[in-house]
Amino acid sequence: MSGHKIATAEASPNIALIKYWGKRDDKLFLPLNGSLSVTLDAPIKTRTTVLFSEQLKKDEFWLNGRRQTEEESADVVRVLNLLRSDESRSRALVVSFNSFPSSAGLASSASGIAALTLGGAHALNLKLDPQALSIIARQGSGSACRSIMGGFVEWTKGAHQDGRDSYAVQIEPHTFWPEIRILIAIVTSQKKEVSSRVGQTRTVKTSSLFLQRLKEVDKHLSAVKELIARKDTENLFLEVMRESNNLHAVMMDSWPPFFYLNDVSRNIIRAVMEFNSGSIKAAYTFDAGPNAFIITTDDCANELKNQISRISGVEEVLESKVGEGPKILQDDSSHLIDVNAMIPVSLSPKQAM
Ligand code: 2P0
Repeated sequence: MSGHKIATAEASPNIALIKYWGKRDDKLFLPLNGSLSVTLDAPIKTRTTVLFSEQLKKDEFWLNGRRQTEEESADVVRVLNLLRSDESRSRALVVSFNSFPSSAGLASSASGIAALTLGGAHALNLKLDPQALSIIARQGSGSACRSIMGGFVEWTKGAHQDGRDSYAVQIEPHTFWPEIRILIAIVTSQKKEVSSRVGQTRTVKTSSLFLQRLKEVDKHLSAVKELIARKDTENLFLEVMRESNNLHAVMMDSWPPFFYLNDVSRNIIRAVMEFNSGSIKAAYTFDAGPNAFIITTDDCANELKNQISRISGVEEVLESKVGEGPKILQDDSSHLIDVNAMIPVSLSPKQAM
């Protein structure tokens, strides 16, 4: 149909081994430190269809079958504005489904914004390289810049004020370490008391422990990179657990303090520590929520999964590998938008994907 530009992309969340927490520029989403993550593999993903049309009156964003409010759409609209050139001010309809339960507390903003960036760029026929895509995704939500790539990914903090050198790069592809498994233990939770955006600002403003973290975090990032290159599981897993502890310590050191870990999270930490008695075979890591991400290897995954599943308050344990990264879906039947009617297709997430 004339005047319509449409594309569908899929991207997966990433889990940080060295965390992004704290911005040096709130508007451009420039971080105070570099971070490093693993992109999850395809069964855990967000599919997003982006349609630009001159017939649309305004931007509209649907997530998991529900039309989002203006406030809930703000990150998406910011990315759309970065993608649209001055001449192409077509409004957009964006329809997104997550393959994982929204209660999973996975970084759906990372996979969603990455899929939007890639799909939007494709729909507009922009020939952007991964670096340029990563810079745009970063301004939707910081950690999204890392979901533009698969495998092991580093987000370099950069030094320029305009953010041109703050983007993600792949340090190893998904094929580098096929034995790695990531267990995701979904823990019963209420809605977050403090959003990660608000939490970061509070930490930067009030935590003196955070200043200490900033002095050391780059050293840990270099160490983690080297341990990945050497596939030194024992020392890598140790670094990962201590980094997670450090992040949650600065949250507690902020004022007023805030907590993402709950009793179930702490019982998971205890279970992983017990599993590791003798030698370190797994690492727990937590983001801005109570769900645990447990990095281990294929030979340990089943036993550990069984043990974690038995912990009271653990709802479900998902299993993932290192993912390949986002992709464009070429088949028109994968679109989540009825192009003629310009409305979301009426499918449940399961049917859609
Ligand atoms: C990370 N997190 O590196 C860290 C670890 C949570 C804890 O990135 O304000 O949603 O949109 O840039 O990316 C979560 O923060 O924050 C996050 P914004 P974002 O994955």
